[in-house]
Amino acid sequence: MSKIDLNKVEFETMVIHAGQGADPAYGALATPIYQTSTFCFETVEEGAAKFANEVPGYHPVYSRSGNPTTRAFELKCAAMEGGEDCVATASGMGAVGSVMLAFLKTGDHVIFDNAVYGGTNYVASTNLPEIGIEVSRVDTGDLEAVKAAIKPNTKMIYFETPNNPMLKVTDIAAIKKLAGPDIKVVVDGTFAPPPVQFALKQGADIVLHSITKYINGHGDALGGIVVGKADDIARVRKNSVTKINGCPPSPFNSYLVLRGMKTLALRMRQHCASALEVAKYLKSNPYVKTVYYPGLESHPQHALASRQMENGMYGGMLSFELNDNVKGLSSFDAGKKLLNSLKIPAIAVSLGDPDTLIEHPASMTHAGVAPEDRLAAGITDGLVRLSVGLESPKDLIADFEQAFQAL
Ligand code: LCS
Repeated sequence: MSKIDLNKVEFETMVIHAGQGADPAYGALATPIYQTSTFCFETVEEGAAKFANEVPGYHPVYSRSGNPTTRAFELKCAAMEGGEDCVATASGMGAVGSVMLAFLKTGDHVIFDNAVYGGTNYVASTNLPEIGIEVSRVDTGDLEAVKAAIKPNTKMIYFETPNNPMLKVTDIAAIKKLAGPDIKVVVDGTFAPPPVQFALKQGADIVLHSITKYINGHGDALGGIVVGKADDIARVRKNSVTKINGCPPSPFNSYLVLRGMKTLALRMRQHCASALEVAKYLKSNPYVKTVYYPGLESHPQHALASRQMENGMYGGMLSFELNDNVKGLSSFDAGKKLLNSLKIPAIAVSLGDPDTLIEHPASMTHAGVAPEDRLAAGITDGLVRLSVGLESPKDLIADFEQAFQAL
């Protein structure tokens, strides 16, 4: 482990060193990929002692329940979020499902924000009701609505902040106040990882991420993490990640994320600065009706975002809608033409990559959400979502200019 007192250094230093130290076998500085399914014991007695947890230190026995490369990744993520522990999963959905199965049972009630990622929406609208878990959908930005939805059997309040794809900001501290000690507040922080937002510090009980996005940051691995208090994380690991879901990440993917996280602070700073620049440009564009970006003063929760998100950063994601009747086109048709004319952004789902990605939520990430639910959440057919990458913002703006001219 690192010799540095990680509590006394800045985030940039901490996130490079946390969880990682010279490898005990040969002193390798980069954490080796322990690409193994199982671990050998010298004797039956040693195996029994390791299974019974009677051996000090980290002693993996089988890679579904623990792997040294994945453990280094988990420890780095726990430090990143300021949580007691972390469990890693094979995808962000693995993290979402594992949290649900760890804390909810038939007869319980859970409150979900009315706009979440399409996969999570399916969990709320279909998977949980199928196993007898009651779900209420409310706008978690409306604290009165959340308060009114709480019932005696409510066990969890779940939301993304900012949310996918509307960039709505939910007040984590205020929701925890309403929830009290017995209802778990679970925040999906995928759109704004540290050092942009520290959900546990704001009062969340659990923060989860799709690390497929900014945390790995290179668009080459799927993964998820769940971070929180040690006993909660032990429950998620034992009840669901290593059992019913059986969804740990591969050691290779854990290695990729460890590598990607070394530049997390640097990357987030640039994603946020470029997104603000592109958001301002789009806002000033006569073809654009609305831009959803928490860093713009016109965003309805800009003041809350400025309190809850840190270091003057508001994330690298934005959405926008074109005007109707742009050269006779509907907002939807103009949006399609714009996407097809852009040269730098790839038309692709996912987000948080070095490459700028652009997509159409109504037909892609949120196609599985019922049309009336999409509209209630503000996801119109004309909405376009942009993940601002690490290319020069000057080049991105010039590309938008030529694409608008092609309309
Ligand atoms: N949470 C959020 C907020 C997400 O945006 C996603 C995926 C997930 C959880 C699930 O993570 P995964 O299993 O994909 O690692 N969001 C995607 C998106 O907006 N486009 O493609 C995937």
